[in-house]
Amino acid sequence: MKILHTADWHLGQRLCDFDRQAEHDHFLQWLLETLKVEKVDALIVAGDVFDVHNPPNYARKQYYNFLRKAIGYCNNVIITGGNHDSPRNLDAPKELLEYLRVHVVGGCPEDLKDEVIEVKDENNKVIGVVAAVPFLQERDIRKAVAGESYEERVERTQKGIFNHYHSLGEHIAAEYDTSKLPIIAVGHLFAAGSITSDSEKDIHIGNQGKVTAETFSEMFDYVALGHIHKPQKVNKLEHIRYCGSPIPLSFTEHKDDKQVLLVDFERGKLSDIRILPIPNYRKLIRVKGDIDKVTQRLMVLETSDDKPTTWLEVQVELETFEVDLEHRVRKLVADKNATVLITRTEYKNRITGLDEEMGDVSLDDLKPMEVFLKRCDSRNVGEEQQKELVNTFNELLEWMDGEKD
Ligand SMILES: [Mn+2]
Repeated sequence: MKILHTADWHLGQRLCDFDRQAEHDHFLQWLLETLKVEKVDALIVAGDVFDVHNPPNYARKQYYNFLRKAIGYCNNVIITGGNHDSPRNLDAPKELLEYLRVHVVGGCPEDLKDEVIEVKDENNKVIGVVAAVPFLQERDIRKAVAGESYEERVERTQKGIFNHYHSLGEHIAAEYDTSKLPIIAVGHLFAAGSITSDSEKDIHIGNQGKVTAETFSEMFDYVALGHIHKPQKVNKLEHIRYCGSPIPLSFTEHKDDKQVLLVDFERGKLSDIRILPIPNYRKLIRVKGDIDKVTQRLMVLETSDDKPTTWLEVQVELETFEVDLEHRVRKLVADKNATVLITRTEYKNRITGLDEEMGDVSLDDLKPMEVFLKRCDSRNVGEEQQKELVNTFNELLEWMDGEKD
């Protein structure tokens, strides 16, 4: 059996108010061709299909058009919800898609068994089993307990995720011949030690509810993870992996090699993992330094009119405030096929107050927690008190996230 593991598409995402439609179209077209050539038995999308709960119409179109074509090349498509997806919206066409062998698990189902999906060949024979676990919300994995301490909450969350995977494992072991069939788990979560970029939101009590390799039952031959946008293994284990996002979702990811994973199984066991690099569509470039260095780099920047417009993030270190900086920077690339999406300034040798520090940074560029920490700093909150406040703020963020759906 052969699967293709991808995740974190974030259809409908905008980077500094620029939409990613062309980049996603390019990726989805490439993915269709890959499915056609590689003849995979199952395509697994491990969460964050969409960027927001209510994605724009073009993003929904991209999703359904892709599914419509993908089922022509691949017998089984498995889609799970991520923390960015609305479980309700993703699950809405579930019954209909089921007929087309597109299995959707948008949110945690009432019955755990509904997360178990059989991978079938063209003769309807079961050739593999997938524990398709979506992003698990707090309410799915633990009941709120009044008066519970922060540490207790973290422990119960970790235990809740562990129990979820182990119960599924037990159920699969009771129903299927696990020595002959490959058993795969899907997850959308934060694993301990993962390297993040700027574009993932914190989950499970501000990433404290992190999981380890032990979270997944040993019976899983492969664990297909989503949520972290940089491809990586968990605990250096070959078989527990994040495939990463197909396009860079923030400028921090501009150097990442984007990829999907082709995973092969023989006689029920993992036999090969192949990394397929995704062809880059648009160049994202970060230019950083003092004004001379930035000017120099932008002047020699090579672009081509036949290629999609290059997007730039420019970070300038300054001695003092420059009135016309943004305009000057934009002028440097005026005759090139490039657009400056963000200009940031940094002042050398200066201790800045909160207002000044915030002055050049748009609130949109900061995560809520970063703003909160700046507030704590400006008010000289003590270390112990800050820890408490951060924990409470994390709970609040998570609660707000849960309320959105
Ligand atoms: Mn994501």
